[in-house]
Amino acid sequence: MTSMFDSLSARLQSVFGGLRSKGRLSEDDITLALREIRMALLEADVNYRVVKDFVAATKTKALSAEILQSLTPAQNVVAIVAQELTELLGSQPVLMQFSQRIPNVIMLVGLQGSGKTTAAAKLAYRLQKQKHRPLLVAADVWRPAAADQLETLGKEIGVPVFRGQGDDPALIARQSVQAAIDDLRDVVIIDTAGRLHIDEEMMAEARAIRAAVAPENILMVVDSMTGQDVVTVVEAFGNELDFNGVIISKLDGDARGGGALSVRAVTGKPILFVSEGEKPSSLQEFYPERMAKRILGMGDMLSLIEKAQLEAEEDLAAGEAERLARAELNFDDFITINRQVRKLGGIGTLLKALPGGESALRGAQVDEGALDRMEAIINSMTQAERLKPALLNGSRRARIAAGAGVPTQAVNQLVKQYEQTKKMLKHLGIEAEQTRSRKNRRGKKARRRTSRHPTLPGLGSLGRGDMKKLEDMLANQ
Ligand SMILES: Nc1nc2c(ncn2[C@@H]2O[C@H](COP(=O)(O)OP(=O)(O)OP(=O)(O)O)[C@@H](O)[C@H]2O)c(=O)[nH]1
Ligand SMILES: [Mg+2]
Repeated sequence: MTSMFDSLSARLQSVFGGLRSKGRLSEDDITLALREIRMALLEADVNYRVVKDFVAATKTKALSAEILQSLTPAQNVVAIVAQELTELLGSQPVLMQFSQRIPNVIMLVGLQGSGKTTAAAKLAYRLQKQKHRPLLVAADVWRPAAADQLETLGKEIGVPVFRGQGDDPALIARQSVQAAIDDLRDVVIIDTAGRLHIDEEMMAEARAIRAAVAPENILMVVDSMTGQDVVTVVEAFGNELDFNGVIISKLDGDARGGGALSVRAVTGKPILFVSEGEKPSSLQEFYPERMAKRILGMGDMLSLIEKAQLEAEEDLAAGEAERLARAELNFDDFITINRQVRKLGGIGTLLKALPGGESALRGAQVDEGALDRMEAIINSMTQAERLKPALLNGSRRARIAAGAGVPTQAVNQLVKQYEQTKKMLKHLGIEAEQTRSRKNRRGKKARRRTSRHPTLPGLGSLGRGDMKKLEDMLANQ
């Protein structure tokens, strides 16, 4: 399958190919390579301001980065470009947020022909698959054919289309919300009219719709073929409407893809979805890292680089474990605490032993199986990740989840739990405890990481002796 970024990929790969033949890279080599990357991006019609910033950031990194010895210089440069490209596209995937209100309202805006109507239908298809009950709304009163188009698409996917009466799009939008309530529909997707150019009438109309129905999500549909213009277009929409996310359309086309690459940097708004074809199923959530890899198109080399980065982290972990460990509570501590709790008879027993524990526990469900899952997840982390939880970005979480055989949400939940525990321990004074013992150790050569024991209310610090005390206490319950 040809892809939007084929020619950009080819260009970039030839730049990296040129570097590969070199043993060591001088600053001149890097400057030259970046000049070619700049040309490649401009030819792909990426906005020139975006290109300028991208090249500057990449250069700074390439010249200052910790070079990984296990990689060739060329691979190091590829690694940095991949990273910067991911950042350019938004770093972390962002999901569309819903509110509690029923129905939620999604409003699509964008220039004429950008793909709003088809995107509306694709969104409806997607939401329906996720067990929502969407209602499509034809609020494009300028072209009767537009409503017909939406109706045809709605029929295809089995989602009703609300057309309303009259020629006031704001009124149609308001009526559609009532229609959704009457028909037990929980999401309303409003397709609006496009114009060839941004004009005041178009913006006023969109603002009126917004005022009438207060959408949870206003999404701007941007054709990935949009070139240098993308700045003017999205700035105008942003100023007038304050949309909160972007849908990139026509990513399957054979144009150069500049719009797709520029829009995040230009708007600062996340790309929520990309559309890659005519089929209702062709709308996908957007993953910056995957897209960056696809653009670079060097699957094998990138996995090699990733492996080297992971190994380097593990070396770092071995060498700096103590420093990192002293800096903050990490997952190793988390597991230690977990094991202590378990040894003492599980969460239930422990809570009972705490002052007021009985009443705190009454009616509470204690999920002991959660402890197993938690350990499984932590065991799937690399040493570096355990010691430095801040490393856990989206792709790492996905990898860990796969390793532990749990959904990614479980990993997210654990990280959240970890953050809460950290806060709690801080609150309970473990930080002070650590500082004290650190002072005591000052000057000693052997800086072995001794197990630190958390303080729990009413129990004092869980030092080795205290563990015994606690066990006795529990035995006497
Ligand atoms: N190949 C491809 N075509 C697309 C994609 N999205 C939209 N199109 C096509 O682009 C054309 C315009 O799409 P519409 O959804 O009608 O665009 P619109 O923004 O509603 O246009 P107006 O209502 O005229 O402003 C149609 O022919 C669509 O089939 C896509 O992701 N891939
Ligand atoms: Mg349309």
